[in-house]
Amino acid sequence: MRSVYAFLLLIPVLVGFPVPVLAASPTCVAPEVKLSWPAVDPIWEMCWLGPNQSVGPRGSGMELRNVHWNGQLVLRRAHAPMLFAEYKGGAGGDCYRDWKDARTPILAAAGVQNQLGVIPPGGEPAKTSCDRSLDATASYGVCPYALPTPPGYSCANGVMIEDMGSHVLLTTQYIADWYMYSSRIEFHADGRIAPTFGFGNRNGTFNHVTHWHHNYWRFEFDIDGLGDNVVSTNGVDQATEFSDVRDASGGPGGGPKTWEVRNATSGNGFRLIPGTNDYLVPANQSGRGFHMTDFMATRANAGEYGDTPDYNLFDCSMHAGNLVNGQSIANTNPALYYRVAVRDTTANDWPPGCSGAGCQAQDSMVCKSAGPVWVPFGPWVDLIFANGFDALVPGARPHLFR
Ligand SMILES: [Cu+2]
Repeated sequence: MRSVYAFLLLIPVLVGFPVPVLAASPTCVAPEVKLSWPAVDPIWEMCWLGPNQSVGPRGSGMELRNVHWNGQLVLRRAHAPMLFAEYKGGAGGDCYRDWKDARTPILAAAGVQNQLGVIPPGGEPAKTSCDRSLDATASYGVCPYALPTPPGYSCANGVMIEDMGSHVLLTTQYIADWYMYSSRIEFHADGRIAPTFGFGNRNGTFNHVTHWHHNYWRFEFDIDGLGDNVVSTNGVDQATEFSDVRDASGGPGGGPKTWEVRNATSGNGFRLIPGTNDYLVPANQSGRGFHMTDFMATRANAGEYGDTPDYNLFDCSMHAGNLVNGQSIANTNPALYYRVAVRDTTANDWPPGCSGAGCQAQDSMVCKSAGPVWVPFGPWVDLIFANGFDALVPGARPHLFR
């Protein structure tokens, strides 16, 4: 952190307002594992845990704690504690709450398995079931998904950590019976955080019924580590817990609706911008009333990692009212939930009432993924660009924002 640290000491002189910053680094306690990227003069640091060691009822997938950007706390925790599958067929249709604590292997280079590494020359990033599943009806089982295993690669459990040059990529995969879910997250040198969730499969069970999958991330922010964060919608501060839905043209100037979280004192923040695929499946597309929201801003109550402390496979609805129930979120550290969903469509079944060529082609086994981008804003970004990105980025890294 040397270059960053020296830099931050200059802030009051350069821009004339107090930014109470000393470069900090997380302390990780086993089984947490510390990641510093790059290994020398790190930009991003955090503690990570695999799905089998994540918190919450039946886990929360890949779990990251005490995430720091350039020596400043961003997130106390990021994970995915709620996961669902529901099937077309009305009130009598099947539906499930899936578990998130059972790892399943990923095809990856030995050097990136549960440690920071680089992909061998000519090699590929870690491959999940979702990366493999591009056929409408075929399925490929567990790793290596009916593929040959390249030299230096193997099927491994845990978190694959790949230095991609401009960003570090973390990949994990977990299994809930016939589904195999992949959770990825990119941490970019310029501060962007890009999570992606892939809804893959192990076999063709329920291939013949149109169905939906829903993943809810939970991002527990504490920007600058002072418990003094504020949440806003399209720039309007919100005092109380709330839920919301995406709107591609509902933001300022006709752009997408976005949600922000920032430190009330420093002005350092992150803005959630939905990804293109996030819009494909709106809230409650099934009409079953199980998943009515895309975004929830909640107070981060101790030990509250989702809508219910009890795991029940047949508890098919996300109970937003248990999380959004009138608590103040002003000047605290909030937990922000964000939902993405996909629809796996069988033959001659969608849209409802369709026939023949009017129906969407079957795509039930084609793996679909979705996810937003968190984009930093405020003085910590202005500082970097005012003084030159190169000062914070060792080596030749892309200048993504200029
Ligand atoms: Cu599916």
